[in-house]
Amino acid sequence: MEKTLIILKPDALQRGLAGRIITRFEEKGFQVVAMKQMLVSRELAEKHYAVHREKPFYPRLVSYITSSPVIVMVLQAINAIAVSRKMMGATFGSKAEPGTIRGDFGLSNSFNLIHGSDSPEAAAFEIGLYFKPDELLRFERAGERWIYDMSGSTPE
Ligand code: D4T
Repeated sequence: MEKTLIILKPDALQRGLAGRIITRFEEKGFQVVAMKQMLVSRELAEKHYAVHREKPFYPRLVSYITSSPVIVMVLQAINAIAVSRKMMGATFGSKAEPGTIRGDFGLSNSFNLIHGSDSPEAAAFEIGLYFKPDELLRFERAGERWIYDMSGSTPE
């Protein structure tokens, strides 16, 4: 099982889309192991987006993510990172395929509704930025055995 950090960005909350986006992940079978609403501080945004510090869009990216509350979540699934990024679609709504989150809900080439970790290393770093270890709650779900084939030694 893999974990990923997902952020529902300010435009997702301001546009009342958070519930619908969370529902997509729930319906797919992801387990939500942590979730909270928060205002991202400039200091936290600068840590998160340090890899983009030299990019021309960096100042706008930091002011966007700090502009209004976000919902941060840790989602768990087999191949959580690749599957969630496929569900999110291309970086901006104007290019993202219909059927993806960004493709269905957005048009902007700056506001893009959602962030998802893009590698296991990024996921570990980002989860550590937003959550303390004891905020991650992995619990047994009643329907788990109908999401994964549990007949072998590992879920398939
Ligand atoms: P994230 O990382 O938020 O899941 O988005 P992507 O993986 O799809 O996009 P990215 O890393 O290339 O960019 C990170 C972040 O920067 C914003 N951005 C990006 C922007 O505002 N203008 C730009 O031209 C680019 C390339 C959007 C996502």
